This record gives sequence, C-alpha cells and structure tokens, in this order.
Amino acid sequence: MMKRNLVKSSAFLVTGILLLGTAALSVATGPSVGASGTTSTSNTIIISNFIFKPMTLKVAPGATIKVENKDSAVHSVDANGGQFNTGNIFPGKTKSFKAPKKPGKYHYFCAVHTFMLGTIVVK
Ligand SMILES: [Cu+2]
Repeated sequence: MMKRNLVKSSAFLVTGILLLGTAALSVATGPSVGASGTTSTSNTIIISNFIFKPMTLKVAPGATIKVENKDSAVHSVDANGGQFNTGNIFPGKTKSFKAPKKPGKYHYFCAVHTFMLGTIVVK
C-alpha cells in the first residue's frame, strides 16, 4: 500500500514537472519567435536623442528594417540616393521599410534634422 502510494505520487510529480517544462518552453518560444521573425534586433534602427542606433546597420538584401522613434521629435530615414524613405516617423511610432536588394553601403539622413546621419550596409 505504501509503495503503491509512492509510485502514484512520483508519477504525479513527473507529470507536474513535464507540465512545468512545457509551460516554460512555450514561454521561452513566445518572445523568441517574435525576435526571429524580424531576424533579431539587428534589423532595427532605434532613434533616441537625435541619434540613429546603430549608426551602421548590416542587413541582408531586401530585408525589412524597422525604425523606432523613441524621441519626442519627428524623425525620418531618407537614403541619400533615394533608395528608401520612411517619411515622417512621429514620436513613439515605428515604421518599416525594405533594404535595397543590391549589396552596398547606403548612407541616410533624417529629413527633419539633416545632421542626423546613419549607414545601412547591405551584404
Ligand atoms: Cu530627426
């Protein structure tokens, strides 16, 4: 009787651990799916304090690049050569655009504050 109870409770424990493991797994895959969907944070330009971060972003040809404006001012991402242009990105907003398909270095600026410069390297 004692032994049977023990077996039963250990089986219950195992089930509990398995359930916990599954829950932990789904929690772990939750955010990482989102991150891998955007091919990690490396495809994101964050604007804060009138600076593009990173100043040089490396992406794959045609990649979707997200631009997050964390400032209280309006900004934009405009390629010097006109290959991409987000238009105005209002404070707290995010816009996306496609990187050029042709490998190379693309310099860009903020049309509102032309001293704000950045570079996208497509390779
Ligand atoms: Cu700006």
